[in-house]
Amino acid sequence: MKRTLGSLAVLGGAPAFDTPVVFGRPNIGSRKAFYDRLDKVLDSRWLSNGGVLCEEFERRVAQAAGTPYCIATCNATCALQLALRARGVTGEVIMPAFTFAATAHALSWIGLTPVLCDVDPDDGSLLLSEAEALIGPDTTAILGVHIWGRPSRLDELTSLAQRHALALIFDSAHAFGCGWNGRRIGGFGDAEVFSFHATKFINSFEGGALVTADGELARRARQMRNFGIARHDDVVSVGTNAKLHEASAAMGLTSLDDMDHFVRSNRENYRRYRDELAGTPGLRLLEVDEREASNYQYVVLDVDAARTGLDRDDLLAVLAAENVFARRYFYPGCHRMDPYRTHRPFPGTDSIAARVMVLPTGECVTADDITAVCAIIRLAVERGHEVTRCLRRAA
Ligand code: T4K
Repeated sequence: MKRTLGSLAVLGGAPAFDTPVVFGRPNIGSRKAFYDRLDKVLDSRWLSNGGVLCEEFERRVAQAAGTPYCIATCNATCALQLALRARGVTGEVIMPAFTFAATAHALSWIGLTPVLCDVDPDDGSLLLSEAEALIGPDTTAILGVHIWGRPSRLDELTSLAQRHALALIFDSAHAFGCGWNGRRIGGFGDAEVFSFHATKFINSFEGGALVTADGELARRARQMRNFGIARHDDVVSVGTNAKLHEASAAMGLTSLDDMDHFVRSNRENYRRYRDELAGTPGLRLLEVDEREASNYQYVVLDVDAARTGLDRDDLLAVLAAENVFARRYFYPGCHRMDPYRTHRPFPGTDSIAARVMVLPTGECVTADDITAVCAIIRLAVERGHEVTRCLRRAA
């Protein structure tokens, strides 16, 4: 366990880990179950286009999300586009600036205009008063984001959308398995979209899903997912190819088999980080409301540089030197990305994007890893001013 300043790798000590401790290492369920499923796929010679495993995956995702309809896709970005098109969204769409680029790209790629809205600097949720002020004559929808799986302000967003007769879609890429007020994320707004990318706690290598209670929206999205084909040779709408193939569905199902285990291990990791870092001045772990369902997939650390003397980026560098790779999701905010740059001020997004980092978790990260990572964080932060001075001198 590191206890002295000189032991920090960034200041010349030996790295704490030989093998990198990384955010985003995929959970892998039972290899046997996966290979058995793959064998069946190969034996059947049915590899894509609504295969039996894709259909089973859709049933199980819908069941877990508590929604009647699920359309599995090749990724969440395409699922967002299907949801928007199937709902008939046009013109401008209000979305938070503090999110992954995919939220904005999903809109722009299909000719919609993302209108970026600032967020609460404490938790990254959309600022509702600003969202309302941004509604203009061309606004047809709000695209909410349950950032890090934390439910957005669902009551307020729902009533805002209703008051202005706007569509409401949720980018729930991070929120599969999460809940709000005892209800599963998935059943809010017109449609919600999950990601099953490799870095998510349930993965299908790449993959996503649109879930909805709206049967007509589901029917249209399902058709658009497969080139707008209604029946053989009968193309009835502009479509795309957003299908989930059977190998991905096999992985997704195998992940779902172990969902409880993944949630448990994420929860244990979250609690260990929370307990190890509790009381360290200038650090705040974003709390998960444990009365609600959560996947505990993102363990988010907020670094108050004014109190620690060490800013978030220097702490990331300290960790990287130890072979610990945390991520500054979702820096710098869409408003600072070239395609979406705007001159309006985004003080909330700038503040949170400069302070937070997402810590390594998942089944590859052990309790001992977390104890060692937290010892490094505590040491670096408690001697923050000295670490910063040394880093500046060395630069
Ligand atoms: N909306 C939101 C709010 C999102 O966050 C995302 C995606 C989407 C929509 C769109 O969902 P998809 O269309 O992807 O289904 C990663 C993921 O690619 C992306 O899915 C995810 N969000 C985003 C937050 O993270 P990068 O560019 O940061 O990934 P990368 O390659 O830097 O990997 C992240 C970490 O995971 C690294 O530490 C390495 C590790 N890793 C990654 C992969 C792929 C592994 O250890 N093994 C792996 O196989 O985007």
